[in-house]
Amino acid sequence: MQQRQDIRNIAIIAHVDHGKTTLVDGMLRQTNAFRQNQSVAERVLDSNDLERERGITILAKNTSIEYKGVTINIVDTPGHADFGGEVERVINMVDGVLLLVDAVEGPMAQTRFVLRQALGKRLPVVLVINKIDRPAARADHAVNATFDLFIDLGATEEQAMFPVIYAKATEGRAGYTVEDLGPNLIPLFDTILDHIPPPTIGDGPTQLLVTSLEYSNYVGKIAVGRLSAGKLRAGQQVTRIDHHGNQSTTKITKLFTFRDLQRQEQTEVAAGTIVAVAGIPDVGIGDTLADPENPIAMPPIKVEEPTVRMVFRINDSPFSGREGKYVTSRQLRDRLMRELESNVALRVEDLEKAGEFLVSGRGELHLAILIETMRREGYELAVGRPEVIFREGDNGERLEPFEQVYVEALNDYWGSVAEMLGKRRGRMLDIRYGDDGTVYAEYSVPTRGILGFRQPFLTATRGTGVFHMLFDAYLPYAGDIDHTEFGSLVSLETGPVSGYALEHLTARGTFFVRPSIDEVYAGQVVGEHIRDEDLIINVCRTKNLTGHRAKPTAIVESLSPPRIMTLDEAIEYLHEDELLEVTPESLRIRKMVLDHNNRNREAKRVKYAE
Ligand SMILES: Nc1nc2c(ncn2[C@@H]2O[C@H](COP(=O)(O)OP(=O)(O)OP(=O)(O)O)[C@@H](O)[C@H]2O)c(=O)[nH]1
Ligand SMILES: [Mg+2]
Repeated sequence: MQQRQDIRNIAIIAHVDHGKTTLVDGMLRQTNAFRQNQSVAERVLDSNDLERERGITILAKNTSIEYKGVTINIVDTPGHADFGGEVERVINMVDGVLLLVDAVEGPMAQTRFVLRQALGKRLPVVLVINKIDRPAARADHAVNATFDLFIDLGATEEQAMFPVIYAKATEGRAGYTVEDLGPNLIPLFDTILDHIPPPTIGDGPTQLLVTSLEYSNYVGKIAVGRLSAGKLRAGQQVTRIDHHGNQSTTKITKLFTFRDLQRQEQTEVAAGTIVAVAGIPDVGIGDTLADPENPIAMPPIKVEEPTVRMVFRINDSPFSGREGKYVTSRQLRDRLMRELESNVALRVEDLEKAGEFLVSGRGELHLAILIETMRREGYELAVGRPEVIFREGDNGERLEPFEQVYVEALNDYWGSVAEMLGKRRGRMLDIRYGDDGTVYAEYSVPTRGILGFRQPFLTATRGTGVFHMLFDAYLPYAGDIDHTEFGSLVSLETGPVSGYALEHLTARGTFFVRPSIDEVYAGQVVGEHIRDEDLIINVCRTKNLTGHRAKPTAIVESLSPPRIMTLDEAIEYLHEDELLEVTPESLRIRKMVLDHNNRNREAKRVKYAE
């Protein structure tokens, strides 16, 4: 075993929004990663459209900087719980982590998850208390609470002796104490060199565990991972070993390492660093690239199992194919299978009915991001209501996933929040009353109870509440949860929505469709009923043409504005017998069974408007 002093491999991990990507910006900038005068976007690594729009990191990304002659390979990771699979995947590439903690919030739900991953891999930790410029910052408290978390997670004494750096990532400044912040990040860089061990290199034959996949228009699929032993040369043969043990030998066409925001082509790379390899068409995450003379597989990547699933199926609504490029069952299936190559926490099963797939993930957002990505690529599909994945215990008992839920709400709203959680079979674990009238509480809630919780929670707290959840464990079934839901307003006919019709139906509920703009079909959900049953209404009805006709604009103005839902909101809305139709341009909620008579036979609680 040898060490390579010229390299460090680190991952930046934290709860969502604690400033990981912003800190990487500063690290890149201060090591001259950008050309002079090059204008660079904020949070430059959040490079895909959805990441920029939502302001969160979704995919882990590789970059690297040079400091004092040492190459520091950095992996930026997402902090949202639904993308925890990314953290589990990339943590296999590094020798240590920077754990960021917001100086105001302290360690949060996902801090616990990512720290558990790091400690489990016996990785040393540098704690970075970030955002110390925020007015309510309590840096000391954040350090102490993080220390408690280490102990709670069973850290060894050595692991718990972590160095602490204080930072303002937005200003690119760090220091060893809160009072004494340097003008730059040098204290952080020095701490990385001192505390993160250089990579240890095995003496055996060439081995690389594939942890990420990238694509390039020039060279095709690129496998990324840490070269743990041996050397790789461009043009050489390597043996790929998949997780079943199957082997195939191919030639590496190109070899890269990371530098700043680019891949840098290399002719030869020695073990200890993170490399990117092109030329292996079927390569997948978890494969080992090995020496053809002596191919030895590395231990596979383990990620936690999914807890939530949805049915994805072809779009068979009357409007299918109007807006999308890819609409067939075959196209949908191929796309989902392709996703599996890089989305390690996702599972896809074919269902009995052709064109239906069961897609399982780590949460509603995990699945929603996939749906949004697909619609932007030109796919049309329909998805069902998310449901939790049950399991069977050792004695045949029914188990279901539970989440640890962290909520913050003002005292004034606390009563209704506690009542909502109680109804959803939540059990309070801890509660704390802040000086400013905020209540902080921790609950254990069945995942089933927390699906669709965001919207009612925000309504109950007038948009001021905060909640985070973290998968805890599979536990015995908690019992029925009483969902008092409103029914849907269902369109009787196919045709354009008329303002005249909506005006006469306003008392029935809230509409999701716009008069004179939207077209609807029979069986489409056009609004939310004010009662707990469905109601079939005619939203296409126009005034008898022979009568005196009011100006259409006058009617529209008197209507209250329709509720136009985002993808996430529409998914939360779905009832059990409904689907969300997703196309590049539209989101339409519909009844699974569009025909009113057939549907009524199945469900008794449906009425026609008189
Ligand atoms: N006041 C203050 N704000 C900061 C600081 N660092 C980051 N932020 C802000 O915090 C927000 C989140 O920053 P990101 O860098 O996207 O956080 P992240 O940890 O990468 O978030 P995810 O990848 O989605 O988990 C942004 O609005 C930043 O401008 C800081 O030192 N002080
Ligand atoms: Mg980020």
